[in-house]
Amino acid sequence: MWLDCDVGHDDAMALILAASSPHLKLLGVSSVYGNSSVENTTANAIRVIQAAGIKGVKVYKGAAKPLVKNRVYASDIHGSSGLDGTDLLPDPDMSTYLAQDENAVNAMHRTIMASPEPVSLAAVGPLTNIALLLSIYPEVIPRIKTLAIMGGSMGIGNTTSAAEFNIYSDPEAAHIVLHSGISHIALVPLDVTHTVLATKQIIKRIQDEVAVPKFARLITDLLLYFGSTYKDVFGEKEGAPLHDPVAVAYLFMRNVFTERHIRIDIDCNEGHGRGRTFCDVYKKTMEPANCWLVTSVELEPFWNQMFRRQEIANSSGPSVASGSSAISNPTINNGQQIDSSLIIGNPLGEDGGVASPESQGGGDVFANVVGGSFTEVNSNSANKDNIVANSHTTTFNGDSGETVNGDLNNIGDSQQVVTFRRRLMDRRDNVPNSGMNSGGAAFSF
Ligand SMILES: [Ca+2]
Repeated sequence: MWLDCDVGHDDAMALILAASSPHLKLLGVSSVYGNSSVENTTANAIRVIQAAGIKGVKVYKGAAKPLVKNRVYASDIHGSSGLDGTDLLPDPDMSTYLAQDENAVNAMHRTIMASPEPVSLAAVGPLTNIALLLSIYPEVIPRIKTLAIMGGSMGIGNTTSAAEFNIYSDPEAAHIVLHSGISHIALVPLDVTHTVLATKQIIKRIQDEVAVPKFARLITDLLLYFGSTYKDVFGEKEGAPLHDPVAVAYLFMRNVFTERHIRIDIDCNEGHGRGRTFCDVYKKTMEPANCWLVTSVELEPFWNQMFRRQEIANSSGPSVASGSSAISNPTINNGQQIDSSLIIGNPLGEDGGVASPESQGGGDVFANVVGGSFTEVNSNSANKDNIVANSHTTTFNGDSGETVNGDLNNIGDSQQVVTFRRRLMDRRDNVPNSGMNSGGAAFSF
């Protein structure tokens, strides 16, 4: 997938979710003006990538202004930088993470056309980059699998009484996108994202469950700042709505969303209605449907995904070493020990790393690892001992149908015991017919 964003507090969470989900492969990130200037949103995307330890992803700078009208920023919500509220974000390393000689539109075109499979996009800022992409390179349209947009509203707006911020920022771009002929466009409107609130209970859960305190503080700093401005501007007391990750989640857990395939048009006129999304739920226009309008999301599965991704993302968080001594995404062989402070990224590969102890000799596969995520653990050999010996702040995320066997007796870090057990137990509890020898996922300790 590709993420087009105007980072942004909620964009930051969307970026972490997109980069960390084992169900998605993040091919690239493009920036667009919106919550702040494109210079700021570009730098913010890079700062989040660094803080979350995301590797192998470049940021491509996109549009600085809308197609037709003047731009608006959301500094009342996101602060003057677009990502105010914490002192834990690193300075942006532009030379490493910013694509120097390719802009957002060209990069999206190149990536989509080069992909052997159709590519999904999540657009969580003004739609200017996407409209330009579809206008300049219409050949990408049949190669886009799903475009999930955070934007619009069935009811009230948050920028004018009628319009939501992303659509209001560039209604003409939104019009181009919605009428482009992409076979699957989904719109996640305010009405839905306003149900996804970062409440005190959610923030407490992050503080309790995210193992690296510094990363937990970074996340909660951002959410608390976002919540305080929402309270000031909108009187929302329960917490800030986490708009953007909901659109990313749609791409890999559509089963927890309800939606309707309907006609949606954009008000591009001057006046009070500019930027409004006309959602023709009752088919009054008789025009063909062009969009899946999301009408609700199940909160518990969504938050569980967010927590898991934050746990994984934190694994090589802000304090991890970088530079020539860092070891990116190593494969750790039997008995091998790597200085944990040097590991960056997923020690078993970025995209669904697989550890097969039987093929590597069995036992002690994860000895002394700190950080990283394992999306699959195969240990079906006779030697199932010591799989996670002395590993800590390492997360194990098994998909359903997988067998995870391990002797936890040799784990040296009590915190990791809790994390490892909880994650597997949680996973087991969420898989129908799970348990040893009963189909689905089987876990043994
Ligand atoms: Ca955004």
